[in-house]
Amino acid sequence: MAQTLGTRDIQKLIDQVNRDGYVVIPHAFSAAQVSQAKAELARLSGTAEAGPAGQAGRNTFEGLRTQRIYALLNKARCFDQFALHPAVLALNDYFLDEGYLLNALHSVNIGPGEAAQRLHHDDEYVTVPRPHRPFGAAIMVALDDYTPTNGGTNVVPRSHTWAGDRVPARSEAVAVAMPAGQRLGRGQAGADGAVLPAVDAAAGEPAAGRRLGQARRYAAAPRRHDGLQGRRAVYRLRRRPEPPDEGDGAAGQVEGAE
Ligand SMILES: O=C(O)CCC(=O)C(=O)O
Repeated sequence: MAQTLGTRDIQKLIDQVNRDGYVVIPHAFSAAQVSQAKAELARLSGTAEAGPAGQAGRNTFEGLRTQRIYALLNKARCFDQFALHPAVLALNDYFLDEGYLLNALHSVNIGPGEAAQRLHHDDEYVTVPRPHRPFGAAIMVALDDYTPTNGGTNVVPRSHTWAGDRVPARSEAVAVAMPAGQRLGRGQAGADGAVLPAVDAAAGEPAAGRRLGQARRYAAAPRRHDGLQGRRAVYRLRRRPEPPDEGDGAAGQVEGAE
């Protein structure tokens, strides 16, 4: 079973994000959820549904030895559960505006010999001077172990506090170790790295092995002036009412593109 987090645990995650710019949520998904996602990705791989980067990335940012399958919510319902993880939604509720959007959910399957991705922060398209509050959140789910030698995500801790003219050196980046479900004892599984966009991050360089992960990005909600705040052209997350007790277990549901 995936671990359920209470209010105090969520506060710890928030504190870590405020301090470091990112946090790893341990045991976020069960071994069964991880295997189901991997099986679905294996099924999609090699089919037309895998899309334009399903065989190899189209530039060095996507990764020329990396396979990405985009728009997974349009391809199989088993990916909904990854978008709705209660702790991630709780972090989003804290850091992002009400009505935030899910604007990407895809797999990143990094192959041997891939070059390290350039360090970037995922809201770098926003020109508001840094440091600033986050305009989105980027999440990686480890479907394989994430290690320093198989392309595990690199982050530059506390770079969310830096001024915009400070460029991180590669030596300031650390590889985030995240075990995938099957390797953890007690039938527990999966680690989910919530990487806030204001921190610099990148896929690491795999010296050996292959790394399968699932990435998703939530964007802060753009304001609307027509009274339809929350109506979006992309996926909209709707929360069901939270149970009254401390344990969160808050479920939600994904609505298709509007
Ligand atoms: O795959 C990863 O570890 C990170 C990928 C990433 O940062 C991106 O593609 O924007």
